[in-house]
Amino acid sequence: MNDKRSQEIYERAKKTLPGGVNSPVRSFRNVGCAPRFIEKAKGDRIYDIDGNEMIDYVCSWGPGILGAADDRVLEAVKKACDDGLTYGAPTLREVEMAEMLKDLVPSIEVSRLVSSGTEAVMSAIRVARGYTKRDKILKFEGCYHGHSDGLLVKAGSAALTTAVPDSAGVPADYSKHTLVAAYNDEGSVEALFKEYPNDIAAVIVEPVAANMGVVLPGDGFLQFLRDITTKYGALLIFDEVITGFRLALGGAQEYFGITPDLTTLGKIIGGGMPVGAYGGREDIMRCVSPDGPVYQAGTLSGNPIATAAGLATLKILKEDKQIYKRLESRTLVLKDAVEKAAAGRVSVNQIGSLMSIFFTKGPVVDYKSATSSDTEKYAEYFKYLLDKNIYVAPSQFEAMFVSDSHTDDDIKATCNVIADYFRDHR
Ligand code: KE4
Repeated sequence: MNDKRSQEIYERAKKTLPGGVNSPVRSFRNVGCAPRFIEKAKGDRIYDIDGNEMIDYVCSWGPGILGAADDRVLEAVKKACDDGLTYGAPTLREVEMAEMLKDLVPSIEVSRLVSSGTEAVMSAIRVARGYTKRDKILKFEGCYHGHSDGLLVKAGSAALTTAVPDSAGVPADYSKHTLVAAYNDEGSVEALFKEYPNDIAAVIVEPVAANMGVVLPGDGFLQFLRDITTKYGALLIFDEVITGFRLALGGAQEYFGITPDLTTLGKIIGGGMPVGAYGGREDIMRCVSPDGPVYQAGTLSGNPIATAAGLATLKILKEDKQIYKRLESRTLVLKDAVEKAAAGRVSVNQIGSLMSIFFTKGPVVDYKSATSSDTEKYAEYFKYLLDKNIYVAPSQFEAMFVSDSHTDDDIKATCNVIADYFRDHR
């Protein structure tokens, strides 16, 4: 395998971009090797600038549910381009998008498009605060909701203290309204609501965590969150930036049968273009400007090209009644192969077409158990696969994504490489 050009471009990139990248995880810092600079992607294949053709399980961190550069999506995008790239004015396609979101995710009665998951979450939190007139937000350790200041936090020293910043540049004041509980730990949530019974505007949760690696909600956990937020007058926000249209057409809320008050979306709804969305109960969303006092805006929100890509993607997902079954069955082949080859040396969490292989005995049910994984071992596994042209997440704490373009042969080839890894690395 040759990555000479990638190495050269990486050295050049570091001169003018932080870490040579536009998003940290792409730097491969977590796995201790130079990143591959990508030239193109098609279906389940991704091609770097040295001509290496790899089977792609990053899928752009989720958007690529159909596979990269789906011809039907490309056609919609190319057609939209002929009418102009942006107008800064309302378009019919944005109305169709909002109606599509409501049709597929009934809890999203009213929604607004933005340009990233971060923007969607930041806006949903502002709406929750504006609607409830409360300041505190409860999040979970290990869940990632984008990089808005109030969410770049980690648990404070004592359980009931407020959070502390988890990034330079975030003033302590910005994190004092953020409370941090432990995922799947109902007691930690109850304790915070008892401590702040009238101050919590919302609980925000990844209904399936995918940013500490994939961690599933324990039986009844999401229902517990639905009940306790209702009891205390707080809103429940499902951050479905990853799970939305990934776990089911109606997302995790359809999969688990739990209705949040607000939902944030991203990734798949843009079909690969920059789109995020937040929405939910009409009475809450009517607080958003210009209907109400909660301000939020965006020059490229609802961009005509991005909505063309998003709508085309959602229409395909809506029309193909078998896609989610296909996605899960392919992912289960991978899961079974890994569990067989690793024989108890790893813990595999999988749901739908999301999966993570934790280099720890497991079970992995929260941040503590996820971070007990051997990240050195993961890096060794990552590099072994990369060398065999299998492109997985360059971090133990991310997910594997399977797309509708992953062929049975490519899944089988991947299983063989993974089996070889565990055979050759005791
Ligand atoms: P973006 O601002 O990156 O579009 O979305 C932020 C976000 C919000 N909520 C959830 C549940 C998310 O997973 C994300 C972003 N996901 C990461 C992957 N773990 C994006 C990859 C990256 O940061 O480069």
